[in-house]
Amino acid sequence: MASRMGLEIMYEEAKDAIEKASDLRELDQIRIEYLGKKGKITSVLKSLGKLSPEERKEIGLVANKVRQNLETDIAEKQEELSRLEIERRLALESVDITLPGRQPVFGNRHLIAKVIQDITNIFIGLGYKIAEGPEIELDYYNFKALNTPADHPARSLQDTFYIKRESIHPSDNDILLRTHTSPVQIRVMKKQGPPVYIIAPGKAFRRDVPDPTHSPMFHQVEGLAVDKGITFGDLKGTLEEFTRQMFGKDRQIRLRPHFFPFTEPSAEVDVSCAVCRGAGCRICGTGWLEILGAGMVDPNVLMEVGYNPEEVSGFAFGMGVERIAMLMYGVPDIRMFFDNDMRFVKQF
Ligand code: 2NL
Repeated sequence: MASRMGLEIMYEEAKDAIEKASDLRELDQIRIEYLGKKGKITSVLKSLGKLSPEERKEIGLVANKVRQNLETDIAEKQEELSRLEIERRLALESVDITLPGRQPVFGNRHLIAKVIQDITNIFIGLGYKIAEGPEIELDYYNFKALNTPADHPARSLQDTFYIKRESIHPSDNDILLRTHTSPVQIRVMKKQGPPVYIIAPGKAFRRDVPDPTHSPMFHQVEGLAVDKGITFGDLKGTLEEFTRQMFGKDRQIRLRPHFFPFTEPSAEVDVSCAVCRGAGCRICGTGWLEILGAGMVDPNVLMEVGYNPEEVSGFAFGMGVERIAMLMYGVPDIRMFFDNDMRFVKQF
């Protein structure tokens, strides 16, 4: 049985342990050791009944005092340790708000996407709507509806990617990768009557061996206007406005007679060179840079989509996006657009 002396030694031991406790867990272990259900002080208090009334009074008084003191000591130490713990974490987790932020990596659009957007935005401003369609097309929409005869070289296996469908369909040659975005416009005209003012941007495919000016996949923007009384003058005025917004106010255009199966008459369109303004120099050679092909929609095409060429007329044009991007940004080789060399891609 504990004596007053024993309790005092017990208290000194406990006080010492509390003093040395280095964290809250250790402190709690000490609390349990002395004040827990089976703790050293608790046991003394529980066994008081076995003592004589005088002893009970004396030991009870001392044991209760020790319990009270220990509770106070532990509470004080707990507070101290909690404060230290908070200080330790604050030191660890503190943020230096004067440090510069981490620079996020900004991507940029591909130059071809940018040029497509610049071209289409100009025509949006002129009241045109954007039209899209499949890249895998039927021969009908890509060639036949565009007045292109069966023996036209563009329709040969040499020039166009055909998709073979072994014995699924009577003809093996009626599915292909579109060679221009014109079929998009045929689809729109077949779906709705005139007036039509649309722009068709997108990918086109031709069986070319890659070289500085050819790629088997490239991008096109075609435009189409069909309405009552559309004239060649409207075509020329529209292209002039486009050219000046795209290349600059001081640029001129020049139309040279040409042939396309789907337009009559047809023309190739040049823009005056920015350097020599049409005089001829090292950059352009002749003073003029070819930018697109255009013409009045052939009456056969209008009839094919169910329009009456006696009531409406239209003009159409098509431009190669890579060609225009090469002219505007001085890119010497079309293959650079598709090499995915980041040193090139990140420049624009
Ligand atoms: C070029 C020439 C051209 C067209 C495309 C067209 C479309 C329809 C009807 C008539 Cl639906 N024509 N498109 C007309 C003339 C020229 O493109 O050199 N493109 C790169």
